[in-house]
Amino acid sequence: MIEKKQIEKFNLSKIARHKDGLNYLGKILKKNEINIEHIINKLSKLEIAIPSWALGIGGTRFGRFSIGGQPRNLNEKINDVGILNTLTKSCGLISLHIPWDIPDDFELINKIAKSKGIKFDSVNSNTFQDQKDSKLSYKFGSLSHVDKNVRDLAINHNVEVINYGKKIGSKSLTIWLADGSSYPGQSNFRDTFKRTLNSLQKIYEHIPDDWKLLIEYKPYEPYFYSMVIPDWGSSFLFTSKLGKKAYSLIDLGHHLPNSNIEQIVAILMQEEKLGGFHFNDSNYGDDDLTVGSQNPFQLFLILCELVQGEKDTKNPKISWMIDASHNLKDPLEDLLQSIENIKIAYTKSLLVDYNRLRQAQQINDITICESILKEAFNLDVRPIVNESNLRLGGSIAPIDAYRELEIRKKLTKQRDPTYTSSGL
Ligand SMILES: [Mn+2]
Repeated sequence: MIEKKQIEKFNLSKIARHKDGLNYLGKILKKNEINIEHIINKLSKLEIAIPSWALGIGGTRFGRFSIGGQPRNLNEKINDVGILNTLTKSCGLISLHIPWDIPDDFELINKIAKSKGIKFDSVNSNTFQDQKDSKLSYKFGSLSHVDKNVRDLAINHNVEVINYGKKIGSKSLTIWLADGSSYPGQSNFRDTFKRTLNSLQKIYEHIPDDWKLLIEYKPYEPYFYSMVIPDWGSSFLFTSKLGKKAYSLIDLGHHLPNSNIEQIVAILMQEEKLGGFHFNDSNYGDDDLTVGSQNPFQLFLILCELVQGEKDTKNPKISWMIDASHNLKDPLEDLLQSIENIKIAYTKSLLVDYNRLRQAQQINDITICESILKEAFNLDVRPIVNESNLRLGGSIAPIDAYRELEIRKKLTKQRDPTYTSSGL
Protein backbone atom coordinates (compact mmCIF):
# COMPACT_ATOMS: atom_id res chain seq x y z
CA MET A 1 0.00 0.00 0.00
CA ILE A 2 2.91 2.35 0.64
CA GLU A 3 5.79 2.40 -1.80
CA LYS A 4 9.35 3.11 -0.77
CA LYS A 5 9.65 6.06 -3.09
CA GLN A 6 6.52 7.66 -1.61
CA ILE A 7 8.17 7.64 1.81
CA GLU A 8 11.42 8.95 0.37
CA LYS A 9 9.58 11.81 -1.34
CA PHE A 10 7.73 12.64 1.86
CA ASN A 11 10.93 12.56 3.93
CA LEU A 12 12.67 14.84 1.46
CA SER A 13 10.01 17.50 2.01
CA LYS A 14 10.76 17.51 5.75
CA ILE A 15 14.49 16.90 5.79
CA ALA A 16 15.85 20.46 6.05
CA ARG A 17 13.90 21.33 9.17
CA HIS A 18 14.66 17.95 10.68
CA LYS A 19 18.42 18.35 10.23
CA ASP A 20 18.33 21.79 11.88
CA GLY A 21 16.60 20.31 14.92
CA LEU A 22 18.99 17.37 15.06
CA ASN A 23 22.07 19.61 14.89
CA TYR A 24 20.77 21.79 17.68
CA LEU A 25 19.99 18.81 19.90
CA GLY A 26 23.35 17.22 19.03
CA LYS A 27 25.13 20.32 20.37
CA ILE A 28 23.24 20.19 23.67
CA LEU A 29 23.95 16.49 24.12
CA LYS A 30 27.62 16.94 23.26
CA LYS A 31 27.93 19.48 26.07
CA ASN A 32 26.53 16.82 28.39
CA GLU A 33 28.95 14.23 26.96
CA ILE A 34 26.17 12.09 25.54
CA ASN A 35 26.85 10.17 22.35
CA ILE A 36 23.84 10.74 20.10
CA GLU A 37 24.81 7.78 17.86
CA HIS A 38 24.55 5.43 20.82
CA ILE A 39 21.00 6.64 21.53
CA ILE A 40 19.93 6.34 17.87
CA ASN A 41 21.38 2.85 17.79
CA LYS A 42 19.46 1.80 20.91
CA LEU A 43 16.23 3.21 19.47
CA SER A 44 16.68 1.34 16.22
CA LYS A 45 16.56 -1.98 18.10
CA LEU A 46 13.16 -1.27 19.61
CA GLU A 47 10.45 -3.81 18.77
CA ILE A 48 6.88 -3.08 19.78
CA ALA A 49 4.14 -5.65 19.20
CA ILE A 50 0.72 -4.59 17.96
CA PRO A 51 -2.31 -6.49 19.26
CA SER A 52 -4.70 -7.78 16.62
CA TRP A 53 -7.64 -6.36 18.60
CA ALA A 54 -6.42 -2.76 18.48
CA LEU A 55 -6.55 -2.32 14.71
CA GLY A 56 -10.27 -1.75 14.49
CA ILE A 57 -12.35 0.80 16.31
CA GLY A 58 -13.17 -0.05 19.92
CA GLY A 59 -16.18 0.90 21.95
CA THR A 60 -17.55 1.34 25.42
CA ARG A 61 -20.48 -0.55 26.90
CA PHE A 62 -22.60 2.40 25.79
CA GLY A 63 -21.78 2.58 22.15
CA ARG A 64 -19.42 2.26 19.26
CA PHE A 65 -18.73 4.83 16.56
CA SER A 66 -17.53 3.24 13.38
CA ILE A 67 -14.82 4.21 10.93
CA GLY A 68 -14.30 3.03 7.34
CA GLY A 69 -11.66 0.54 6.26
CA GLN A 70 -11.44 -1.57 9.39
CA PRO A 71 -9.71 -4.94 9.00
CA ARG A 72 -12.24 -7.76 8.64
CA ASN A 73 -9.96 -10.76 8.99
CA LEU A 74 -6.51 -11.81 10.09
CA ASN A 75 -5.04 -11.20 6.68
CA GLU A 76 -6.19 -7.56 6.75
CA LYS A 77 -5.00 -7.14 10.34
CA ILE A 78 -1.52 -8.29 9.29
CA ASN A 79 -1.73 -5.86 6.39
CA ASP A 80 -2.47 -2.97 8.79
CA VAL A 81 0.45 -3.86 11.04
CA GLY A 82 2.52 -3.87 7.86
CA ILE A 83 1.43 -0.27 7.21
CA LEU A 84 2.42 0.78 10.73
CA ASN A 85 5.76 -0.97 10.39
CA THR A 86 6.50 0.56 6.99
CA LEU A 87 6.08 4.00 8.54
CA THR A 88 7.82 3.42 11.89
CA LYS A 89 10.10 0.39 11.31
CA SER A 90 9.66 -0.64 14.92
CA CYS A 91 6.49 -2.70 15.07
CA GLY A 92 7.04 -5.77 12.93
CA LEU A 93 5.19 -7.96 15.45
CA ILE A 94 1.53 -8.86 15.81
CA SER A 95 0.01 -10.47 18.88
CA LEU A 96 -2.96 -12.74 18.26
CA HIS A 97 -6.00 -13.36 20.37
CA ILE A 98 -7.42 -16.86 20.30
CA PRO A 99 -10.15 -17.75 19.34
CA TRP A 100 -10.74 -14.41 17.57
CA ASP A 101 -7.78 -14.84 15.22
CA ILE A 102 -7.44 -18.56 14.49
CA PRO A 103 -5.92 -18.82 11.01
CA ASP A 104 -7.87 -20.97 8.52
CA ASP A 105 -4.63 -21.91 6.80
CA PHE A 106 -1.45 -21.70 8.87
CA GLU A 107 0.91 -22.15 5.95
CA LEU A 108 -0.78 -19.35 4.02
CA ILE A 109 -0.93 -16.94 6.96
CA ASN A 110 2.78 -17.53 7.70
CA LYS A 111 3.51 -16.78 4.05
CA ILE A 112 1.44 -13.57 4.09
CA ALA A 113 3.07 -12.37 7.30
CA LYS A 114 6.55 -13.13 5.98
CA SER A 115 5.89 -11.25 2.74
CA LYS A 116 5.03 -8.16 4.79
CA GLY A 117 7.95 -8.58 7.19
CA ILE A 118 5.68 -9.32 10.15
CA LYS A 119 6.33 -11.91 12.87
CA PHE A 120 3.93 -13.32 15.43
CA ASP A 121 4.40 -12.23 19.00
CA SER A 122 2.73 -13.62 22.12
CA VAL A 123 -0.51 -15.58 21.74
CA ASN A 124 -3.33 -14.60 24.09
CA SER A 125 -5.90 -17.01 25.48
CA ASN A 126 -9.48 -16.09 26.25
CA THR A 127 -11.53 -17.58 29.05
CA PHE A 128 -13.51 -14.44 29.80
CA GLN A 129 -16.35 -15.26 27.45
CA ASP A 130 -18.11 -18.49 26.51
CA GLN A 131 -17.22 -19.97 23.17
CA LYS A 132 -19.86 -20.82 20.61
CA ASP A 133 -21.63 -24.11 21.29
CA SER A 134 -19.82 -24.67 24.59
CA LYS A 135 -21.91 -26.73 27.02
CA LEU A 136 -19.96 -25.39 30.00
CA SER A 137 -19.80 -21.75 31.05
CA TYR A 138 -17.12 -19.41 32.38
CA LYS A 139 -19.76 -17.28 34.07
CA PHE A 140 -18.38 -18.18 37.50
CA GLY A 141 -14.74 -18.52 36.54
CA SER A 142 -12.42 -20.58 34.37
CA LEU A 143 -9.04 -21.70 35.75
CA SER A 144 -10.35 -21.08 39.28
CA HIS A 145 -13.85 -22.55 38.81
CA VAL A 146 -15.27 -24.82 41.51
CA ASP A 147 -16.20 -27.39 38.83
CA LYS A 148 -13.25 -29.45 37.57
CA ASN A 149 -14.89 -29.86 34.17
CA VAL A 150 -14.88 -26.09 33.61
CA ARG A 151 -11.29 -25.83 34.82
CA ASP A 152 -10.29 -28.58 32.39
CA LEU A 153 -12.04 -26.78 29.55
CA ALA A 154 -10.06 -23.63 30.33
CA ILE A 155 -6.78 -25.55 30.69
CA ASN A 156 -7.34 -27.33 27.37
CA HIS A 157 -8.11 -24.03 25.69
CA ASN A 158 -4.76 -22.62 26.86
CA VAL A 159 -2.93 -25.74 25.64
CA GLU A 160 -4.68 -25.35 22.30
CA VAL A 161 -3.50 -21.70 22.14
CA ILE A 162 0.08 -22.85 22.78
CA ASN A 163 -0.25 -25.31 19.90
CA TYR A 164 -1.53 -22.60 17.57
CA GLY A 165 1.34 -20.40 18.70
CA LYS A 166 3.89 -23.08 17.84
CA LYS A 167 2.57 -23.18 14.27
CA ILE A 168 3.14 -19.45 13.73
CA GLY A 169 6.45 -19.09 15.56
CA SER A 170 5.23 -17.42 18.75
CA LYS A 171 7.43 -17.68 21.79
CA SER A 172 5.03 -16.87 24.61
CA LEU A 173 1.53 -17.37 25.96
CA THR A 174 -0.10 -14.43 27.74
CA ILE A 175 -2.81 -15.15 30.26
CA TRP A 176 -5.02 -12.43 31.59
CA LEU A 177 -7.27 -14.31 33.98
CA ALA A 178 -10.63 -12.56 34.27
CA ASP A 179 -11.76 -14.77 37.17
CA GLY A 180 -13.06 -13.14 40.32
CA SER A 181 -16.12 -12.40 42.41
CA SER A 182 -18.48 -9.48 42.75
CA TYR A 183 -19.92 -10.11 46.21
CA PRO A 184 -18.44 -10.70 49.65
CA GLY A 185 -18.60 -14.38 50.52
CA GLN A 186 -19.03 -15.44 46.89
CA SER A 187 -15.71 -17.27 46.79
CA ASN A 188 -13.25 -18.80 49.21
CA PHE A 189 -10.02 -16.87 48.59
CA ARG A 190 -7.61 -19.66 49.60
CA ASP A 191 -9.38 -22.43 47.73
CA THR A 192 -9.67 -20.23 44.65
CA PHE A 193 -5.95 -19.50 44.77
CA LYS A 194 -5.08 -23.19 45.12
CA ARG A 195 -7.35 -24.23 42.24
CA THR A 196 -5.87 -21.50 40.02
CA LEU A 197 -2.31 -22.51 40.84
CA ASN A 198 -3.14 -26.10 40.04
CA SER A 199 -4.67 -25.15 36.67
CA LEU A 200 -1.71 -22.90 35.82
CA GLN A 201 0.70 -25.72 36.68
CA LYS A 202 -1.06 -27.98 34.17
CA ILE A 203 -0.75 -25.28 31.47
CA TYR A 204 2.89 -24.64 32.43
CA GLU A 205 3.77 -28.27 31.66
CA HIS A 206 2.91 -27.55 28.02
CA ILE A 207 5.05 -24.40 27.73
CA PRO A 208 8.02 -25.24 25.46
CA ASP A 209 11.49 -24.68 26.90
CA ASP A 210 12.19 -21.66 24.70
CA TRP A 211 8.83 -20.05 25.55
CA LYS A 212 7.60 -17.78 28.33
CA LEU A 213 4.33 -17.90 30.20
CA LEU A 214 3.30 -14.30 30.90
CA ILE A 215 0.78 -13.68 33.65
CA GLU A 216 -1.10 -10.38 33.72
CA TYR A 217 -2.87 -8.94 36.77
CA LYS A 218 -5.74 -6.51 37.20
CA PRO A 219 -7.40 -5.14 40.37
CA TYR A 220 -11.01 -5.12 39.20
CA GLU A 221 -13.23 -5.69 36.16
CA PRO A 222 -15.03 -7.73 35.02
CA TYR A 223 -15.61 -8.45 38.73
CA PHE A 224 -15.87 -5.79 41.38
CA TYR A 225 -15.24 -7.39 44.76
CA SER A 226 -12.20 -9.59 44.20
CA MET A 227 -10.03 -10.73 41.33
CA VAL A 228 -8.05 -13.98 41.50
CA ILE A 229 -4.88 -12.20 40.29
CA PRO A 230 -5.48 -8.60 41.37
CA ASP A 231 -1.97 -7.19 41.68
CA TRP A 232 1.72 -7.65 40.93
CA GLY A 233 2.24 -9.44 44.25
CA SER A 234 -0.17 -12.23 43.37
CA SER A 235 1.14 -12.45 39.82
CA PHE A 236 4.67 -12.70 41.25
CA LEU A 237 3.53 -15.39 43.67
CA PHE A 238 2.06 -17.49 40.86
CA THR A 239 5.02 -17.01 38.50
CA SER A 240 7.48 -17.81 41.31
CA LYS A 241 5.65 -21.01 42.20
CA LEU A 242 5.35 -22.06 38.56
CA GLY A 243 9.03 -21.90 37.63
CA LYS A 244 11.66 -20.39 35.38
CA LYS A 245 9.52 -20.04 32.26
CA ALA A 246 6.83 -17.99 34.05
CA TYR A 247 6.98 -14.18 34.24
CA SER A 248 4.74 -11.35 35.33
CA LEU A 249 3.32 -8.95 32.77
CA ILE A 250 2.54 -5.34 33.61
CA ASP A 251 -0.41 -3.75 31.83
CA LEU A 252 -0.08 -0.06 32.68
CA GLY A 253 -3.87 0.33 32.93
CA HIS A 254 -4.28 -2.54 35.38
CA HIS A 255 -3.58 -0.59 38.54
CA LEU A 256 -5.62 1.47 40.93
CA PRO A 257 -5.21 5.24 40.37
CA ASN A 258 -1.87 6.71 41.49
CA SER A 259 -0.13 3.35 41.84
CA ASN A 260 3.64 3.65 41.62
CA ILE A 261 4.16 1.43 38.57
CA GLU A 262 7.84 2.31 38.18
CA GLN A 263 8.54 0.83 41.60
CA ILE A 264 6.81 -2.41 40.55
CA VAL A 265 9.02 -2.50 37.43
CA ALA A 266 12.15 -2.09 39.56
CA ILE A 267 11.30 -4.86 42.03
CA LEU A 268 10.07 -7.37 39.46
CA MET A 269 13.26 -6.85 37.44
CA GLN A 270 15.39 -7.26 40.53
CA GLU A 271 13.67 -10.61 41.10
CA GLU A 272 14.19 -11.46 37.38
CA LYS A 273 10.46 -11.95 36.92
CA LEU A 274 9.35 -9.15 34.61
CA GLY A 275 8.38 -10.65 31.25
CA GLY A 276 6.50 -7.95 29.42
CA PHE A 277 4.59 -4.70 29.21
CA HIS A 278 1.19 -3.85 27.86
CA PHE A 279 1.45 -0.14 27.13
CA ASN A 280 -1.54 2.22 27.29
CA ASP A 281 -2.53 5.24 29.36
CA SER A 282 -5.34 5.98 31.77
CA ASN A 283 -6.77 8.35 34.33
CA TYR A 284 -9.22 6.23 36.26
CA GLY A 285 -9.06 2.54 35.44
CA ASP A 286 -8.38 0.40 32.41
CA ASP A 287 -9.04 3.38 30.13
CA ASP A 288 -6.83 1.98 27.33
CA LEU A 289 -5.98 5.43 25.98
CA THR A 290 -3.10 6.36 23.66
CA VAL A 291 0.25 5.54 25.31
CA GLY A 292 1.77 8.67 26.85
CA SER A 293 -1.31 10.79 26.21
CA GLN A 294 -2.29 11.39 29.84
CA ASN A 295 0.83 11.03 31.89
CA PRO A 296 4.02 11.10 29.81
CA PHE A 297 6.13 11.72 32.91
CA GLN A 298 5.05 8.44 34.46
CA LEU A 299 5.82 6.62 31.20
CA PHE A 300 9.29 8.19 31.30
CA LEU A 301 9.83 7.10 34.93
CA ILE A 302 8.73 3.55 34.10
CA LEU A 303 11.21 3.39 31.24
CA CYS A 304 13.95 4.87 33.47
CA GLU A 305 13.52 1.85 35.77
CA LEU A 306 13.58 -0.45 32.77
CA VAL A 307 16.81 1.09 31.44
CA GLN A 308 18.46 0.81 34.87
CA GLY A 309 17.11 -2.71 35.38
CA GLU A 310 18.56 -3.80 32.03
CA LYS A 311 21.96 -2.66 33.22
CA ASP A 312 21.85 -3.71 36.86
CA THR A 313 19.80 -6.94 36.93
CA LYS A 314 19.75 -10.30 35.18
CA ASN A 315 16.10 -9.92 34.15
CA PRO A 316 15.74 -11.34 30.61
CA LYS A 317 14.70 -9.23 27.63
CA ILE A 318 11.23 -7.79 28.10
CA SER A 319 8.46 -7.94 25.47
CA TRP A 320 6.88 -4.61 24.62
CA MET A 321 3.32 -4.58 23.43
CA ILE A 322 0.64 -1.95 23.06
CA ASP A 323 -2.70 -2.97 24.56
CA ALA A 324 -5.15 -0.17 23.96
CA SER A 325 -8.58 0.52 22.58
CA HIS A 326 -9.33 3.28 20.12
CA ASN A 327 -12.82 4.64 20.44
CA LEU A 328 -12.40 8.17 19.14
CA LYS A 329 -9.26 8.35 17.02
CA ASP A 330 -8.47 6.50 13.82
CA PRO A 331 -6.97 3.29 15.30
CA LEU A 332 -3.91 3.41 13.06
CA GLU A 333 -3.19 7.04 13.92
CA ASP A 334 -3.66 6.19 17.58
CA LEU A 335 -1.12 3.36 17.29
CA LEU A 336 1.35 5.58 15.40
CA GLN A 337 1.03 8.18 18.13
CA SER A 338 1.50 5.51 20.82
CA ILE A 339 4.66 4.24 19.11
CA GLU A 340 5.99 7.79 18.82
CA ASN A 341 5.27 8.51 22.48
CA ILE A 342 6.98 5.29 23.59
CA LYS A 343 10.04 6.20 21.51
CA ILE A 344 10.14 9.72 22.92
CA ALA A 345 9.90 8.49 26.52
CA TYR A 346 12.46 5.75 25.88
CA THR A 347 14.90 8.23 24.31
CA LYS A 348 14.57 10.53 27.32
CA SER A 349 15.12 7.63 29.71
CA LEU A 350 18.35 6.81 27.85
CA LEU A 351 19.59 10.38 28.36
CA VAL A 352 19.43 10.31 32.16
CA ASP A 353 22.80 10.45 33.90
CA TYR A 354 22.25 7.47 36.21
CA ASN A 355 25.73 7.61 37.73
CA ARG A 356 25.17 11.17 38.84
CA LEU A 357 21.72 10.20 40.10
CA ARG A 358 23.21 7.42 42.25
CA GLN A 359 25.77 9.81 43.68
CA ALA A 360 23.10 12.36 44.54
CA GLN A 361 21.00 9.61 46.15
CA GLN A 362 23.95 8.57 48.30
CA ILE A 363 24.19 12.04 49.84
CA ASN A 364 20.42 12.56 49.98
CA ASP A 365 20.54 15.56 47.68
CA ILE A 366 16.93 15.20 46.61
CA THR A 367 16.84 18.54 44.78
CA ILE A 368 19.57 17.36 42.43
CA CYS A 369 17.98 13.91 42.11
CA GLU A 370 14.80 15.47 40.77
CA SER A 371 16.73 17.90 38.55
CA ILE A 372 18.69 15.06 36.93
CA LEU A 373 15.47 13.35 35.87
CA LYS A 374 13.83 16.60 34.74
CA GLU A 375 16.89 17.59 32.71
CA ALA A 376 16.32 14.58 30.48
CA PHE A 377 12.54 14.74 30.57
CA ASN A 378 12.34 18.38 29.55
CA LEU A 379 14.46 17.97 26.42
CA ASP A 380 12.65 17.86 23.10
CA VAL A 381 14.08 14.63 21.71
CA ARG A 382 11.84 14.27 18.67
CA PRO A 383 14.73 14.88 16.24
CA ILE A 384 16.46 11.75 17.59
CA VAL A 385 13.30 9.69 17.17
CA ASN A 386 12.79 11.00 13.65
CA GLU A 387 16.43 10.42 12.74
CA SER A 388 16.13 6.84 13.89
CA ASN A 389 12.98 6.37 11.76
CA LEU A 390 14.76 7.92 8.80
CA ARG A 391 17.84 5.71 9.03
CA LEU A 392 15.71 2.59 9.28
CA GLY A 393 13.91 3.54 6.08
CA GLY A 394 10.72 4.63 7.78
CA SER A 395 8.99 7.98 7.76
CA ILE A 396 10.43 11.10 9.34
CA ALA A 397 6.94 11.97 10.63
CA PRO A 398 4.74 8.84 10.52
CA ILE A 399 1.36 10.43 11.28
CA ASP A 400 1.87 13.24 8.75
CA ALA A 401 2.90 10.69 6.13
CA TYR A 402 -0.12 8.50 6.94
CA ARG A 403 -2.38 11.49 6.34
CA GLU A 404 -0.60 12.79 3.29
CA LEU A 405 -0.70 9.36 1.64
CA GLU A 406 -4.43 9.12 2.48
CA ILE A 407 -4.11 5.60 3.87
CA ARG A 408 -7.49 5.57 5.65
CA LYS A 409 -9.25 6.70 2.50
CA LYS A 410 -7.59 3.93 0.51
CA LEU A 411 -8.45 1.29 3.11
CA THR A 412 -12.07 2.45 3.16
CA LYS A 413 -12.24 2.13 -0.60
CA GLN A 414 -10.76 -1.38 -0.52
CA ARG A 415 -12.85 -2.72 2.36
CA ASP A 416 -16.56 -2.92 3.06
CA PRO A 417 -17.51 0.53 4.46
CA THR A 418 -20.46 -0.88 6.41
CA TYR A 419 -18.32 -3.28 8.43
CA THR A 420 -18.70 -2.02 11.96
CA SER A 421 -16.61 -3.86 14.46
CA SER A 422 -13.23 -5.42 14.92
CA GLY A 423 -11.81 -3.60 17.92
CA LEU A 424 -12.16 -4.29 21.61
MN1 LIG B 1 -3.40 -6.18 28.74
